[in-house]
Amino acid sequence: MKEAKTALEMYRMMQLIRRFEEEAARAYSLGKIGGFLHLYIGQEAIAVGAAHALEATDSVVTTYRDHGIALARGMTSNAGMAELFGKVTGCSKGLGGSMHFFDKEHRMYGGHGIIGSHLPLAAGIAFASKYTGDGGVTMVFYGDGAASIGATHEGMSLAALWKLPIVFVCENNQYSMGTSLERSISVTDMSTKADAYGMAKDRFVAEDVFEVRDRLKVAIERARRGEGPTLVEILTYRYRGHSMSDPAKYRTKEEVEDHKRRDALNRLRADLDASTDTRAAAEALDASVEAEVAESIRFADASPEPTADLLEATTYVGEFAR
Ligand SMILES: Cc1ncc(C[n+]2csc(CCOP(=O)(O)OP(=O)(O)O)c2C)c(N)n1
Ligand SMILES: [Mg+2]
Repeated sequence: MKEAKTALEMYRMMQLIRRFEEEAARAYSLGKIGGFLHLYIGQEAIAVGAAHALEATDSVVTTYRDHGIALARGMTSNAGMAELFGKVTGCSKGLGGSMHFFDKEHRMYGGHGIIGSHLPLAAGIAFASKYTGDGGVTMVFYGDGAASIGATHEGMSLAALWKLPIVFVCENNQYSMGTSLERSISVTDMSTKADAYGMAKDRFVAEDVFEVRDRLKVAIERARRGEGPTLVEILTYRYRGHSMSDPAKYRTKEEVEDHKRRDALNRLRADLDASTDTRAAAEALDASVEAEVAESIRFADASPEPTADLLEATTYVGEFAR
């Protein structure tokens, strides 16, 4: 198959994200994880395709559905799982939880719970790159539900005006909580929002992780050349409810099954299974993913909780800091 080494790397990461989240869901039901838990299962091809299109010196910002992009950027499963468990060894020292993954080392700047709020923030990071000339590109992910909110447009407006090195990726999974696209927006082609700002645009379905990578690369390189932002709408689907507390009664079983039949992870695995070499390699990767996820659960369980000192130290600065 084409690019067999990359295909295996992508497969491992997509499988890791899925298995990490399946085990997180199990831990949640056992009461080991509190607060919210929004799963990315079904959307993995976007995070992994994006991570393979970006350079290590580029930045990403995303929503509360953030585990996939964090892992794809290089966060360890241990740091991710410990954060979900609210432990001090987590990526945000156990103070952020599922919605607030943050990893400065891998330039993953959150994890944001307020819809649309992070687009102006991402524009600010892109502005810094342009101002300092560091050559970095920022990629910001947002949901279809964020497409109509004010902050989204404030971020896009300035990014387009100043030709900032940024790529806006709308992960259109066709639902905002329990509300379908058709019930929430008059124009369901989200990419047309780019026209209002004179931005380049693209739109496709996330069924092939290589296509995700290659089409995002076009937008990234456009941004890097100083030709301004692109809005890329990627059609996808989440197999689970909006969060763990959502029984997802607003859609039919048939609809979910139909999307699962076109699952990008299964498609990649089928391609790998077509030759005996890559099939054996994929099976070995499955085993290594199982071991990694099991270790992350063990690590998170064994890690200590943050202490009150940490809460104070991360809340107050200057004269209030001890
Ligand atoms: C400003 C604001 N309004 C409402 C909410 C409550 N809320 C949380 S998630 C969500 C739906 C967002 O859907 P979408 O942007 O499509 O992302 P998805 O969950 O599908 O990934 C809403 C309305 C919020 N977090 N912030
Ligand atoms: Mg959505």
